[in-house]
Amino acid sequence: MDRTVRLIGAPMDFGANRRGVDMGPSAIRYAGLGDELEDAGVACTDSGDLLIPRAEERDPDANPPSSGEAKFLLEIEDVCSRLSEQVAEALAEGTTPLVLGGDHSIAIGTMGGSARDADLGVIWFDAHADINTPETSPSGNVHGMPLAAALGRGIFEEMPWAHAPRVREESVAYVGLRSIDDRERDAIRDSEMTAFTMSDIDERGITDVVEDALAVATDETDGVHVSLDLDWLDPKAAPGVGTPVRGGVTYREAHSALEAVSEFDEREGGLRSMDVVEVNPILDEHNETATLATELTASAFGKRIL
Ligand code: NNH
Ligand code: MN
Ligand code: MN
Ligand code: MN
Repeated sequence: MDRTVRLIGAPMDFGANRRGVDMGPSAIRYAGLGDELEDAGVACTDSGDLLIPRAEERDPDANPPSSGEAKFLLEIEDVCSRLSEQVAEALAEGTTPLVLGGDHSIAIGTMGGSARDADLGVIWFDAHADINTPETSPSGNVHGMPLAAALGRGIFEEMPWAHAPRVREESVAYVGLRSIDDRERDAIRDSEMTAFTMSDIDERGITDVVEDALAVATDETDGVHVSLDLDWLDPKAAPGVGTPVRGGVTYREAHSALEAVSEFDEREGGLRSMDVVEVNPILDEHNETATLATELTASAFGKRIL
């Protein structure tokens, strides 16, 4: 396949509850992402990193009064707006944007850019549902809100930089949920989204579940965004994340899931954009989590054992 992947680094940690994920892009590049992708048979260009202001110089609560509890929302708006331009540009040039986080709030920018000229399906590989709004969030951390933002839920409806109208609930599929806040549970139940939890994976196996998730995300859409939060994996496989949750997918399950994404893409096309988020090098062991992020990304873009 002649695909060119365009790396865009988003070293931002404004949305997370602890520092360190701003070093994710360096750690992932250092783990050899460019070479891994070339081994997978895709060309790779690197746009470098977005410039991100230092958190110490900012006031987390300097938000417009209407934005409720959402820390650093002004900074996140600025970064995500710039990111969304770069993502849209990458697509317009015929390349596939691959955004390296950073905390998961950067996905607001990736989805915004990717959905600008397309109806976008979304697959969310995560322990968490990330469907809080400033009104429902127990923490005020925006990394728990990116899907709500893209879908324009709650107060995000009035924020054009966050709301991506061409992402519809019906085209969103979660894979691997196991840590959901009470109000998120209600939001999911009352929505048209499809949610596969860890129990679904236990019962049905990862490949079947991912096939179903792909069917949801490709139904009446022009392309799929894959959002990979490394805390999706079990902390034994991915220790370098800020919010580890026991009982996640194994190393092998994760690979089969992303291989299934790429097999589907080879058959039917449609992998439009991806982000890889929440790698925290400070908490990692010997860059293991960044290396895993690199390997999983290569699997998504076609790397095979044989
Ligand atoms: N649901 C919690 C919150 O809103 C935790 C979100 N944390 C994540 N999401 N790492 O992927 O704060
Ligand atoms: Mn997440
Ligand atoms: Mn998560
Ligand atoms: Mn909407």
